[in-house]
Amino acid sequence: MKIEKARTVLTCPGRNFVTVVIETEDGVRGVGDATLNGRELAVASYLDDHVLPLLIGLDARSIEDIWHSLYKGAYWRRGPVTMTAIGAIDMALWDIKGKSLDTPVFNLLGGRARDGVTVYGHANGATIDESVEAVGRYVEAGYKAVRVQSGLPGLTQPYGVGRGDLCYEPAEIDRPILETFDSGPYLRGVPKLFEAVRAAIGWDVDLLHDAHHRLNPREAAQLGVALEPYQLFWLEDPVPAELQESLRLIRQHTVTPIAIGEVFNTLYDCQQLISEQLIDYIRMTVAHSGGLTHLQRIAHFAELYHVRTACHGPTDLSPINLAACLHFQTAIHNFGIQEYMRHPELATEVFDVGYWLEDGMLHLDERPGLGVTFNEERAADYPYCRAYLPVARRGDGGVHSW
Ligand code: KDG
Ligand code: MG
Repeated sequence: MKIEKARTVLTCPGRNFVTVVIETEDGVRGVGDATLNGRELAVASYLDDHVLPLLIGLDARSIEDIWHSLYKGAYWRRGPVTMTAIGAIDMALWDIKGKSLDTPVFNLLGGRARDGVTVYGHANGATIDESVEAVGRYVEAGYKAVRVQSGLPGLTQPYGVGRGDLCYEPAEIDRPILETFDSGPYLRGVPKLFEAVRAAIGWDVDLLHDAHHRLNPREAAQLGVALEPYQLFWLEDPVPAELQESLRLIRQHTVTPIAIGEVFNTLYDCQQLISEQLIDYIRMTVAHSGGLTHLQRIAHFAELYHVRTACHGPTDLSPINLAACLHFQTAIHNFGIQEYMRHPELATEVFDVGYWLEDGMLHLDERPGLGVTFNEERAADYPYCRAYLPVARRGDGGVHSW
């Protein structure tokens, strides 16, 4: 089953996506998501100029061998560009394997371990009142878990507050926008937000919050303690996690569950966090973590330490990545939750997906492979546009983590 063709396709149906398409000599086509928000062309070049030519003539069935040849064969290891490129190829090869065996990918990863994949939706608003109303709409729509972000008194540009109703999309065409952040109003406001949400919706729905890498360990511990009365499902990315031992300080002070990992790429980025049980959920996603082959390894390692999976699933990853996450999280034993944001309408013209939302869960049918049909002709109607994530500064003008 030799690989005959491999290419990347860039498209912008509402936002940018990079897709890898691999075809075998017997006509099986697999697709993988290679989107790295704001740095899309770097991954496309890594693939087109350096990696895809190496695939031609290889046996598409040898996924494990191809993975190691790409990871070890480059000499330069790890990092978001490398691991996203490997992730997309790996995804496409699992898609091919499923299609050639006429079975969904989850059957190749161990088979169904649950009926559906519980997701959390994104509620947000410019004020606490608006955010409480937004949570109510998700609850009415049947969601069992909701992430809540909000504008707060004294915090004019909060992270995670959308311009539309249900969508949040931070990337801006042309130039990065500037946001400001100061921890004082944030730390005072977030507990008030969750007090108001619990008062309005009660205790039957799981609530989540993303601090988006903005606090220092002491501030994060303070927030974790202040949120304990509202029993969050998790507090996400309380600190930038390059310094993994800083999580010890947070853990010593609070029992609010912690989720980290959306910017990680390999097992080595989270080994200490997991083995010291400094987190409860690992947020790594298929596309950015070397694909299903490597993420399975991370999940099995995490299972030993009571850490659960919770794949990053924003709209800046394509529906192919979400499908891959669903296959993975349908099959993995230590599943936690899946992030779900609706993709822009236009994206569904380009990516025809086989998953659907029902009772707060995403479900997969028995379509072979990943179950996504990629329409390359429609993709060509929406050319790539350069876009950037925002940059954050403090009130005094100094750069802060966005
Ligand atoms: O591209 C950056 C986004 O994916 C990120 O800001 C979203 O933090 C995020 C989340 O939890 O979805
Ligand atoms: Mg996040």
